[in-house]
Amino acid sequence: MFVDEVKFNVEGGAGGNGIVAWRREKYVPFGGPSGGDGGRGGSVIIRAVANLATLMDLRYRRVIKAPNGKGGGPKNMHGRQGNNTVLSVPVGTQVFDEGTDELLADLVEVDQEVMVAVGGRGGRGNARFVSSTNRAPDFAEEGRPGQLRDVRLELKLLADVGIIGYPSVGKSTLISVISNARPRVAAYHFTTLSPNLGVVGWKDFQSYVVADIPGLIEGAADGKGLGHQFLRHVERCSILVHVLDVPPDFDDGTGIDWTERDPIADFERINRELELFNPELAKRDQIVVLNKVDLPYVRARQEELEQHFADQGMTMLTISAATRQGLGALVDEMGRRVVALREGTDEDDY
Ligand SMILES: Nc1nc2c(ncn2[C@@H]2O[C@H](COP(=O)(O)OP(=O)(O)OP(=O)(O)O)[C@@H](O)[C@H]2O)c(=O)[nH]1
Ligand SMILES: [Mg+2]
Repeated sequence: MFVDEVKFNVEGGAGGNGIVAWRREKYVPFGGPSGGDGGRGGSVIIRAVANLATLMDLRYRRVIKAPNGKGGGPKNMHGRQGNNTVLSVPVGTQVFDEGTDELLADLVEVDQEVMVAVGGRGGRGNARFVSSTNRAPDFAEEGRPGQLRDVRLELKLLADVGIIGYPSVGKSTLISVISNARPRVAAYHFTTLSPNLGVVGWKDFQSYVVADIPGLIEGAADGKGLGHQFLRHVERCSILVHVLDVPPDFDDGTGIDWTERDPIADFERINRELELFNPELAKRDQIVVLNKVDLPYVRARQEELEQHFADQGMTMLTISAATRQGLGALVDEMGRRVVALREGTDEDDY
């Protein structure tokens, strides 16, 4: 199951109490104060790890509390510190304070971590209160409570390329033939219920990550379909591949509702949803891809669509994920743009 948002309460361990104790030694007539300090409570830490893909493991946790520090001992012995509690999350997890909505950390690298609840300080033992006016303090401090906080974790996938488009245009089919991902493919809408990530090996040593973003339809930004849930995963994809198909002019037997579907209108509708969700998204680099060109009624519109996008200053690539036609050119185009962005250069400057 893909879980990309969880909320829970975190609490640092309480510090151990300091104690009141007196030295008792043979031949020492007046044993002085010797109560040790309590240890600090453990802290709660969230750390990004490589081998997790969802926040599922944290789904049913309500309160996560680190262990308390131990009390101080006699003979000035310090109490043990509470161990830190470390929660592992996938890379790409953002950590928010649920109370203030402040972003505490964006964990984008393996081993990056953030302390979300610090453990309480240990109390001081009576040995620490000795002064010139009080040689025998008979009091000690209690440990402090640990920090308490409500946190919210949101996973935003880290992919170079996000594949968007209406249901059943062939996004999952495409990712399955260009990358190592093997998502489910079927002739009904919303086959894919959560984003799939795949790695595309390109030009010997370069590879990049593509994500199949499902469920975008008109109204997605308002919660229709599955889109709202997944739009945030588009946010980190620096390049978007916008897949289009053409409605058949006959009953294709799939049961898919093709009424009101048209590649140009579809393209504009999805872009509007991106814009409604986050205006920045609408400005992002898109590669327009016409899929299913193995079908005659798709081929019939290829030229007209190419012209349409060319008029808008965009290039449309034409592929068939099913027969693998045109995939090399698409993989190259995605790779070139990913590498250009990674190197911080703009292709248009050259
Ligand atoms: N003829 C033909 N059919 C294709 C092609 N690519 C995908 N299909 C078919 O289109 C249907 C939908 O494909 P999917 O890959 O599941 O589509 P999707 O965009 O992932 O759909 P959702 O997950 O529902 O959003 C399936 O029946 C595929 O076999 C293609 O290049 N040619
Ligand atoms: Mg799919």
